[in-house]
Amino acid sequence: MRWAWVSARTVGRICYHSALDGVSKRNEREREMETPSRQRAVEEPARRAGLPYPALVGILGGGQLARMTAEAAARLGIEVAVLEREAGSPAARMAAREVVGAWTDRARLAELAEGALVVTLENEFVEVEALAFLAERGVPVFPTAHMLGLVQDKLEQKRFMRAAGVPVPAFAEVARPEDVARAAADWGWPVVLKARRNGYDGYGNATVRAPEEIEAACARLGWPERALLMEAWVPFARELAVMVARGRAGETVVYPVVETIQRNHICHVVRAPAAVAPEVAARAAAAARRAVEAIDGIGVFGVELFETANGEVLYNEIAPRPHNSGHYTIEGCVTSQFENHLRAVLGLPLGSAALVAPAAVMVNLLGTREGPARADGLAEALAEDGAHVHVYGKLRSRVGRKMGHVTALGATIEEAETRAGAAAEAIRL
Ligand code: AIR
Repeated sequence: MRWAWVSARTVGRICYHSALDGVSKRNEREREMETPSRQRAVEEPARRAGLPYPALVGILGGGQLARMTAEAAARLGIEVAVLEREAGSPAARMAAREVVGAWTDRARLAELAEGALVVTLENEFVEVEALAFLAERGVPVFPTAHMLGLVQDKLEQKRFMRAAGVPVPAFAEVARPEDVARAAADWGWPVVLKARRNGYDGYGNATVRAPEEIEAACARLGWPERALLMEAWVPFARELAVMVARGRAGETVVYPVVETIQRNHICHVVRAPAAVAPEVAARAAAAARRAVEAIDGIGVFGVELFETANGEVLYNEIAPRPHNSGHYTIEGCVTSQFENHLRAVLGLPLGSAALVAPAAVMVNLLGTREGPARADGLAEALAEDGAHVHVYGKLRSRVGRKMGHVTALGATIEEAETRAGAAAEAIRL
């Protein structure tokens, strides 16, 4: 009965036409039900007091994020089933059940969900229809199909956030290349072009600095087959990120605001906490929480933000899953992002997001070569006092591929960064 209701809602929700539509529907609902959390108490199963064992969680995707979720699950005696397109993915090699197939394959999806208490995902490129299919079969799925649909399209996502009162930089649709020059006349150069869908780690972004670069940038991003949006360039002082965990009753836990240092559009270093003024941290935390509440997210979310020179905070984007900027939480916080993700989607109480040391720094280990993976210099890295080395177990290395990371804690950011940096320098993957 309960799930029949959820199923009807899911189907209704994925039929939305625009984010603004979503906002008005949501407001209507909120007026009716007072608060979203009050409403969810009716929709969702009550918070769990215990777990039946063997407890199983299904994960769509088998990369490092699923692998670290599986590690957190193992500590609670929870097993995972993983659906990935190729055999031997990092998470599948630690999973109780490996399912190999497309995320659109209904038989494989059903196999993944068989006996699972809940199904979740670890990358947002999963088709909305896959989540809807599972929900229709009565499997609790978080994030929901509706929410995923909302964030998969970066243009819809930004419209939705702006309507929800989250501060966003100027942005607009690119219907044709001429739109870019027109926007630049208002905003100034450069303008950032982005694919509306399926862009990550800089794939799907282009910075356009002058009118003569527009055509080439549009073509490189795949226009006109691929729809684009554009954003005003934000002359940021820092890039910030905040992890937010939100439970099934709408309760939230906000992690410390961190600074992320990107290299070639890939997260390179994360410093926790960010060395920002307390009011900037408060603004960032509030914007991140508002973003997650606005989309009615359940699970853990990575919210990326810009800090401008005058201390303003602007929303960049949201990831509906554990996030690279939250890897430091494994050793750096009382409860890791991965454990809180599991707790949230399972309906268990959320754990504290407080730092356990004054500072934590994470350095990514990116692939340095093409071919079979091997960890050269691992011994030297492990000899670095206080460096927590993570190798994701990817079988093949590619230049720039995320192969692992190192986290170190310290009395100061400098101390933690020196430790983590030294260990990261020693490893070649
Ligand atoms: N991921 C997903 N979105 C962003 C990131 N970083 C993680 C997920 C996914 C993995 O990266 O865990 O499965 C894919 O990594 P790769 O190296 O195979 O592209």
